[in-house]
Amino acid sequence: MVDSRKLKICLVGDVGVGKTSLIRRYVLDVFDDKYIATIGTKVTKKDVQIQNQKTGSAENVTLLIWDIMGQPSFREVLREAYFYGAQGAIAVCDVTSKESLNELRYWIKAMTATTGDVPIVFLGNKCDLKDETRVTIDDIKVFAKKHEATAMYTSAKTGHNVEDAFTALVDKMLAR
Ligand code: G3D
Ligand code: MG
Repeated sequence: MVDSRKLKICLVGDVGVGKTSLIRRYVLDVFDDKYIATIGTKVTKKDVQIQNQKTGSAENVTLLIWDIMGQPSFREVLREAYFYGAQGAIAVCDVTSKESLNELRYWIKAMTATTGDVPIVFLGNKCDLKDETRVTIDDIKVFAKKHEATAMYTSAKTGHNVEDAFTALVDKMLAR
């Protein structure tokens, strides 16, 4: 059997935006209403079959999804190791916090210093918190546009758009 192609994906964004919850929703299809502290970095594997838009055929790929503990100090010390070899990224903000969107600027900068230009999907997570939403989809699109990236609202809690977000990223990565 041929080894399936491996793709490294990093999640970036501030503490509490929902990175770990998004990965758990995507990989395990569960949501915990408690904070699951990420110790350092954690890699989760998921095998997927994706329609390669370029070749038109189905392709088996193994996603290596890297999760981090998003402390500012982390950015200095471990970021090179974390970002090294990443072929795509999911940039996550919390729609109830404008600040978490602005912070993505620094995360992207730190990442691209190591990875160069890679496909990114920008997510406004926690879209289930409708009354507390402070970040519009257009706010996120302004960020996404600079990187020719896609912007989506997601909810790790309800599962809204979570699968689509990962699929959209993998499509872009395979189209390279
Ligand atoms: P992080 O990995 O980016 O640090 P976590 O974030 O995935 O640990 O999530 C931080 C908090 O946000 C957790 O709640 C988690 O349950 C919550 N959360 C994550 N995604 C969503 C979502 O889509 N909707 C809602 N409503 N909450 C979400 P606590 O209360 O433990 O801080
Ligand atoms: Mg986490």
